[in-house]
Amino acid sequence: MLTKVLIANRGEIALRILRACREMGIRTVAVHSLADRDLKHVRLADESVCIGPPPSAESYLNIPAVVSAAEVTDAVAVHPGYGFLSENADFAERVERSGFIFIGPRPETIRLMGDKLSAIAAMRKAGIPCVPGSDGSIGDDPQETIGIARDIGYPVIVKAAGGGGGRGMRVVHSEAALLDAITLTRAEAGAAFGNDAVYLEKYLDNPRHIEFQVLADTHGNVVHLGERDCSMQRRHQKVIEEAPAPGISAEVREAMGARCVEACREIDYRGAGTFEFLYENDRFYFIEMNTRIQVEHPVTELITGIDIVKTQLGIAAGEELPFTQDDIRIRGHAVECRINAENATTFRPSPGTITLFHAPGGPGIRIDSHIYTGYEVPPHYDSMIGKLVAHGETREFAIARIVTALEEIVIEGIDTNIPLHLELCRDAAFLAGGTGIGYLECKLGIEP
Ligand code: MV4
Repeated sequence: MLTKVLIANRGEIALRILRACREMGIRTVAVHSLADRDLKHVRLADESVCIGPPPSAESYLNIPAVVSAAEVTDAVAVHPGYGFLSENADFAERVERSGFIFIGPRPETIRLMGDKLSAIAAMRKAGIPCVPGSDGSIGDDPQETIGIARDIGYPVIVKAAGGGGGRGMRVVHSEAALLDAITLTRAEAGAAFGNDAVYLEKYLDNPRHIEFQVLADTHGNVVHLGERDCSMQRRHQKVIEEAPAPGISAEVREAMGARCVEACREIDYRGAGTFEFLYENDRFYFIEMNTRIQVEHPVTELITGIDIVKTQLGIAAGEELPFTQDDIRIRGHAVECRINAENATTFRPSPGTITLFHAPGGPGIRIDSHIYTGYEVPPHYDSMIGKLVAHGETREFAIARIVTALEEIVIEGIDTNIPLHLELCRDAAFLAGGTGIGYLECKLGIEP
């Protein structure tokens, strides 16, 4: 097993990784910015290293600072968490070239998936259904481009190969608007990602966002852990996630899961990964693959009983997966509410001191959070301060549990989005299940 892991992240996921390490008897190194001296996992870690000033660019995104911290503490492996450097192929490469284990896929895989065009090409080749589109990047012949868009049929969406997660996209409703949209998206992409390649896809109007979780070891064993529905989102920030996805049958789950497993074998995938799909009219369309642990992994852990972070650590140590696909059973339903330090109606960030925190509890309730009474939420980072997760035998029971916990939780001193969660968990369309990615913004009256 690994002996010492450096946790290259902050907040709830750093604490989640620390807990997995401790359970497995692995020593931990926390790295933190000057604003994060009082993080819970920094206090619990065996060692901690301050890696720079509060801005992420000078601390959590500072590759030499993170690698130096691994060197001075004699860590054997680096867990990147999510966000920050987690999908930075150059970072993974630097970590491995410095003699450490990167807890994630090989750098080439991260690079392949980071370019959305190479990701789609690889997945199409591996038998994963993709959105009808330009099948590669758009060249500079306007007539050819117009022809491609006509073949796809309007509306189309222009996407930057270097984008992803909602960055670098533009919807086009008519031929008259096509070439200007491409020029604009190309210019923005060149400036933002250093890659001005763009492609076209058929624009799906209000699909659901359904993603499959996979785990692959270094011995050729690959499993899927079913799917999650992450359609409840605002401005590309997920708000509520659940597993399994409402209305997906066991047969469809096994068929899609098997295709994801097969694709992992094809590209020799390693570690935890997520296949992101748009889902419309009973069909799945691949859009992106995430090569990291995801915020919403707990809903999958609750319905499968598998600890995804501990499995990541085992895979990184070269162990074989301790289960086969046949061992994996989906039990009940899980729902996760992301708790943000923000106003529930204006969405304005609300950093400051938490003057009182009381955690809810009871059967089927899990809280992944680093907050405590007296903790000061810094203004420099993402506003998510934790996740409330509920498991129940059915979707209705899981929602009843999360509502009970949302009513029980006490967070004073800052604004949170708990009132929004309570409203959503009592919303008729949410209770019915299967709302699309446009539902929340429509309900809130936001222009798309
Ligand atoms: C789309 C789409 C509709 N049609 N592609 C946004 C994030 C990135 N992962 C892909 N995204 C989208 N791609 C086609 N062809 C709509 C979105 C989209 C979206 C997707 C998933 C979750 C939330 C979303 C919110 C707005 C738009």
